[in-house]
Amino acid sequence: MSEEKVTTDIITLSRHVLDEQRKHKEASGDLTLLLNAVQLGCKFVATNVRKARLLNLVGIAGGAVNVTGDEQKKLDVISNEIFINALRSSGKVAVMVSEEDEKAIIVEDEMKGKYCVVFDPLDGSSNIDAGVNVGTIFGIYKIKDGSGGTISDVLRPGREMVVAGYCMYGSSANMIISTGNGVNGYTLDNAIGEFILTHPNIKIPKRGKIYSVNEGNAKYWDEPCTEYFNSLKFPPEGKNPYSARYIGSMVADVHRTLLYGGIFAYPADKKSKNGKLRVLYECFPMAFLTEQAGGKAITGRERVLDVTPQNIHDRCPIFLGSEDDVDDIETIYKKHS
Ligand code: AHM
Ligand code: MG
Repeated sequence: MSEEKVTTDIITLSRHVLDEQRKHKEASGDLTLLLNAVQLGCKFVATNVRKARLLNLVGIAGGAVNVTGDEQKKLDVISNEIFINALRSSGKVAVMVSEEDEKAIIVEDEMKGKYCVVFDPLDGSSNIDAGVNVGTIFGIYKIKDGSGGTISDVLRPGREMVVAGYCMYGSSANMIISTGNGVNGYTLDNAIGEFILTHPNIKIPKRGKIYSVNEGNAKYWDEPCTEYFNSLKFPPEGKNPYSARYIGSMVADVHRTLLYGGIFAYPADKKSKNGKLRVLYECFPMAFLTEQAGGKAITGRERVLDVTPQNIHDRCPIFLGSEDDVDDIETIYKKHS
């Protein structure tokens, strides 16, 4: 009788992070516990994204408007609350910054921990009604030595983050995380409710064949940007043009870029002087992951992870992806400076 081989040594996200911590630093388990709270939030959001239409969760929540002026959908509100509650109750967090809250949330002393979490609980939510992939993006800092946890603990360059990641809610929920030693991907096994290691050590190809940008803004681009994207579409004789792919949901566009290579961009333009994407909880985590996967992320003129935000909801332009592709746009910006 043939016996089906069953894997009995499953590598879950918690186990993997704990193993990594043991290898590289002293492992107090604090980060693992904090990431458990993040995982809980992601599992809850994954379930609700899937049920959204069924439960009629999609819709405007009491006319609420978020800090950047977008209409807040019910699912955004719910996802935000889930994360705030899970993170606060972990006892490991001192400061939280969410896209949905104008002010940073300082955790009360009794529950205060050593970490700061910056997050966008449901990025790309304008796509939900069309069933397009959405995601949660997050970054984690450790509070500075001697700090009790203030806003200055998060107004720091992205290179000081200790963890960055996102969870993409699609046909399955995929968690992509870096604790500073490469990038790993985990897929949620709904039956056992655990994220299982499915994409170890993700490396972005050195050069890609895809560009991803909202071409509808081309009219407002600066010269380097126009020159660069034209060079991809009208390459010299003998070279193939790049393919265009733009979902309009950062998590999905970055996910594809990490796996297939190429470039994802949200540049500055004449209408949006700093682009659209938020430094702390959109650009930093994605730049961190891209670099950890062997790629690059720049604003055009500097490394994204070297930006120091002045305010928690600051924006910055971003070009991220395969090293060679990002080098090309960087060269064009240098030529024009
Ligand atoms: P959101 O935080 O309001 O959901 O907006 C962020 C989203 C990103 O996911 C995506 O990359 C970008 O907005 C798309 O913007 P645009 O529609 O201008 O191309
Ligand atoms: Mg967002």
